[in-house]
Amino acid sequence: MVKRLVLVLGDQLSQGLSALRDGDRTQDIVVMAEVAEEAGYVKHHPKKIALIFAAMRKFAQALQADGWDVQYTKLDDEDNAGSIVGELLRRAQETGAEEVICTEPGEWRLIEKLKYAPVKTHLLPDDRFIASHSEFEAWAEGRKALRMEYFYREMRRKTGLLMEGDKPAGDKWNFDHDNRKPAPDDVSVEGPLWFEPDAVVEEVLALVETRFESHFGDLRPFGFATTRAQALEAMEQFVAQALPRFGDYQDAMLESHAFLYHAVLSPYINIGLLDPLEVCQAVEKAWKKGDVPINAAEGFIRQIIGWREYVRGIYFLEGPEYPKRNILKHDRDLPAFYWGAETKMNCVSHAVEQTREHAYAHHIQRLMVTGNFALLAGVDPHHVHEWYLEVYADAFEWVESPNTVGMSQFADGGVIASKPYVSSGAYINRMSDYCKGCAYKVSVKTGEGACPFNLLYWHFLDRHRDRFKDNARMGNMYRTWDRMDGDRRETVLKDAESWLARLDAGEVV
Ligand code: FAD
Ligand code: DLZ
Ligand code: SF4
Repeated sequence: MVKRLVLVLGDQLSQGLSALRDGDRTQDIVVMAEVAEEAGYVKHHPKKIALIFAAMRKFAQALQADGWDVQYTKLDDEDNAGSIVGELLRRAQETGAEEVICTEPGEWRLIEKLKYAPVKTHLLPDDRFIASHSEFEAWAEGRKALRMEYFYREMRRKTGLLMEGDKPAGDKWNFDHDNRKPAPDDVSVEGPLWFEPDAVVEEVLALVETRFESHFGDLRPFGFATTRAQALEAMEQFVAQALPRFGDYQDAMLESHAFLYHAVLSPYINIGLLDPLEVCQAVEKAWKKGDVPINAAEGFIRQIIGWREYVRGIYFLEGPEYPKRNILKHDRDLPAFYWGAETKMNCVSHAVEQTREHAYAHHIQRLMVTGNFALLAGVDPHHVHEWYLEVYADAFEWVESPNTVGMSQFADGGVIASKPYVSSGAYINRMSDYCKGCAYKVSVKTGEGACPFNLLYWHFLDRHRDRFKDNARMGNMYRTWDRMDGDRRETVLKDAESWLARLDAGEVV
């Protein structure tokens, strides 16, 4: 039999990975490599690099204990070839292996590199996802609009999660109506479970500290889970403590609570330490036991078997050029305050600060604060995409780009979102406590102290009128704008223009 290399990438740390199932531990060799090319295609947050390297090192140890021959390359190894393909070639030469097997990477860039690698490489389906490419394609075929909600129902039927026969539990597919409560006065959870760095993690932290010091973000304190056992503990803590109120406060934002009732499990699910289905099953079990209300269980399961699967389907359906789309032709540079420069907007400043600290912000912070601002201000969506890919520990292109380019920036022209996610300051004020501590006044619509979200919201609608005026979901917005007195409309647009001019001039705004 031909001797083969089994390539395991940094986000493929799952014992049941298709490439490991296909490999033969009596003769094949597992290749894992920390390489400059993967660590550098964007300037990832140091916590993200540390999470991946530490989890890779421990996964390699677990495979060795399981009887695999693992050839592991550390970033600072002298003969590190610097890229995944380079490492494969080196290992093939060293071992005499003639072929490579690998589970399909989650990014077109790497898929292309492996397809054209000078060593014969077989890509296997990544069946850690619930829907295969062909299932998603079959669902999408012939549909005018690819709405997540209908796809999600298929996934409920396929997995049987929250199903009573062929009916959805509680007689409704979606309990989102109950999930929009504003921020609570007090939060009764401890937050996610963090882990003290052990020797392996400390060694990685020291490496990341010296090699990636110019990257945005705090490396320490570092508390992410780096093994499957730890990730399972984090999952159990979430289910027991935060899940019961996850639904109620899913959209809320509080200055003093970065995590509220969110899971903070996406980094672990995305690198393979947790299986998406097992997380959903744990949630369903808690609901069945009566520990968790249906709006929480359904809301959570929808995020995973609905949104997560759906955005992956869109990424692969739309092809490698998807992250470059810019249908609204936005071209403003990403403002310096996305990298921590001063801004008077408390909501933005807080979301960025939290991102720097934790490599984490929850969905509504990403969508309705940093994403909303970039869209309203007309920032080039490719810059926005690169920012999200860099700064979050859970960011991989297959999941990040549809969320950013599609859902958040509407740069795909509505493949994902039926209307742009834009709001004035009123939404942020309703869902958070940010406005209380802000230099701007959320109630002020024009002139001195007016909240920039208020000004830019109308500016956005006005400048994209031709595209959105006939969108049924935006009729109310345009009717409100049109009912405004002409002088007032002019003042709003003039104030928005002058605010944007001050932003472009580098003033602290
Ligand atoms: P919870 O709120 O507790 O949700 C539970 C789980 O559902 C998450 O762990 C995640 O696995 C899944 N999930 C929830 N929403 C989504 C979604 N829209 N798409 C895919 N999965 C979802 N998620 C990523 O995993 N990686 C990204 O790079 C990423 N980039 C984003 C960029 C933008 C602009 C936006 C608006 C959203 C992005 N998301 C991304 C989706 C979502 O914000 C994160 O999954 C979520 O914040 C992760 O935190 P959590 O585990 O506490 O999630
Ligand atoms: C994100 C990442 C980083 C930072 N470093 C590595 C690495 O050194 N070696 C590796 O195998 N994978 C790494 N990854 C994950 C890959 O970039 C990821 O597999 C692709 O982006 C596809 O999702
Ligand atoms: Fe953000 Fe406006 Fe509220 Fe300030 S007033 S926190 S800028 S929404």
